[in-house]
Amino acid sequence: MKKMACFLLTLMLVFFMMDYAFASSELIMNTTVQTSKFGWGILENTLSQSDQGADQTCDPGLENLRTVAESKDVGKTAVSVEDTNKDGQHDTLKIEVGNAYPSYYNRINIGIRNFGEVAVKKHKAVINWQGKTEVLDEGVICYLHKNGNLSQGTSTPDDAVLELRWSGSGGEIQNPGEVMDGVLEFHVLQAAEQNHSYCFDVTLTTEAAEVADSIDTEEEGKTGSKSEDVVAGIIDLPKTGGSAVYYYLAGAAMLLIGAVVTILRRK
Ligand SMILES: [Ca+2]
Ligand SMILES: [Ca+2]
Repeated sequence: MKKMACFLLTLMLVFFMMDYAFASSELIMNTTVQTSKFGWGILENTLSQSDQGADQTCDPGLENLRTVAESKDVGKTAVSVEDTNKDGQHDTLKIEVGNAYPSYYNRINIGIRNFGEVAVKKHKAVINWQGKTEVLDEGVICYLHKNGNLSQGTSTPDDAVLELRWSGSGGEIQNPGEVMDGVLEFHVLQAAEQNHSYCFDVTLTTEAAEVADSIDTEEEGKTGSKSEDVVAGIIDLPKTGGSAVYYYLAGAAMLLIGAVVTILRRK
């Protein structure tokens, strides 16, 4: 009985080692995707704006765009890009509307490139206005209120000083090398002050499509609905997890030693 207990103990240790190998190789796979293959952000030389001197205006709702009468040039927009998450690629538009007055309109155009080796999900644009942030629904107008609040909708709130709209090109996935266009339009509203400066940021974020897929597969695996994907994932693991193979070897060696010890003791 003691020999059998010893063998079972060895078996349990082997399974524990195998289980640890799976867990660690999955961890390595996700970290690799995030660090070495991921690269995405704003292409700096694509940054442009429609205010090239003569001011433009529009009706509420960013409609009926036109040049201001007599081509007056009062308002101006300073726009720059920054790397907010410090990953080496620009991801934030910093905008300062200078000498702003009610009715001033401008439009910022950028190219967003996938510099990395893995596909990424469609980006999200997040506005930062006086310390408050909100994800911008694409194509929907966002109102920047005087008191620092943000709201999205169709009718102009009385205390909104700016309205803006973010739109981007492309589908749900952005493949390596692909460039998508992003457009940010804004319009100074009647509640705004004359000759005032208004500052806000828009930060673009995304994540690797493969990481999201592996999480989906894991969740589907638990419910048993997509077993072939789980099997494919397990077969792939030793290729991505560098140290996983040592745990498999150690597990196999322990199994062999356990078997030999048990046989020798029987003799
Ligand atoms: Ca101007
Ligand atoms: Ca960045």
